[in-house]
Amino acid sequence: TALTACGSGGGNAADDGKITMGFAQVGAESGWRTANTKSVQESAKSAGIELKFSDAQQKQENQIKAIRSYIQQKVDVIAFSPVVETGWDTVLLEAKRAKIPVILTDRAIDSDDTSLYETFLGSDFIDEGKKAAQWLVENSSGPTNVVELQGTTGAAPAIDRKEGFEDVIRSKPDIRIVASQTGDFTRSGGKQVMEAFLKSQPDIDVVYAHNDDMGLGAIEAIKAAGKKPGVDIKIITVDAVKDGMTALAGGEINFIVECNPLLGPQLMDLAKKVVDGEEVPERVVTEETTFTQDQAKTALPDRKY
Ligand code: GZL
Repeated sequence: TALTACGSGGGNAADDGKITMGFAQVGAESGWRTANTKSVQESAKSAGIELKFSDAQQKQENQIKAIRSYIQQKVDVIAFSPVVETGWDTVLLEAKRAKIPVILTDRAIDSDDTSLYETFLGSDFIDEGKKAAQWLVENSSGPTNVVELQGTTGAAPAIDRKEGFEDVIRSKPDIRIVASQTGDFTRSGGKQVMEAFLKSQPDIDVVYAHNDDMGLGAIEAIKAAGKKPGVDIKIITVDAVKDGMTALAGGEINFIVECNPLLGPQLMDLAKKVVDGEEVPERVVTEETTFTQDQAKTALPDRKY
């Protein structure tokens, strides 16, 4: 076959000259993640990119193992969503030495060495946290006790959604976070933590869940405690996956900040550019919006995930 430009990547393109991408996914912890995986896999197919895919079950050591295996297999480009922000420099240095470009997608890392990856494609999680708090500032009056269901400890979306939310509620001292704990972005985690909050907190007005899945788990706990979710206790979540939007349209959630999982098409475009040695932006932020209960009713029929 004709030699193809391998660009900066030192990898060997697949036999038929196709680009080979190694993708190390976080896991399958939430509806968002499932939609994100589907988008990556379908986009690779339509872009003619050969995809090697791994699911790390939310464990950093599994993602590191997967990246090392992609380096051994001499893929042309590596893409991954770092489950947590720290602990990546060593393995990314190995990829750099192997001349395999790396693209960060969805979650970011906090390394000082920005030469370890070509670009970051994903949402602005601080902005998402601010949008969630802005709705609460506009839709609450008097003392308001908030319990927070945090995402995975150390993960960029968990750190930043907390920071953005706190930045905005600082302007309204009546709104207080009275309890905050990780539910690890899962439905079961959200339910367990909410059960504990319902026992330990005498007066909960609002749940701020860093993703829909933990919010849906909290709904189960609130109902089991004989209270009406969305009415007795208001719920704000992030993601806007179908199950979350259905609960929002049904009045059990009050507001959802969208986090777009459909990163596949942009990821494949970036991968082709990176492998061909073309310049790419340091950061590509995805488009996303917010939904009230009425907006969810209108949007639900057309939601892709
Ligand atoms: C956000 C993504 C988060 C989602 C969760 O971009 O990393 O991880 O908000 C998912 O649903 O588990």
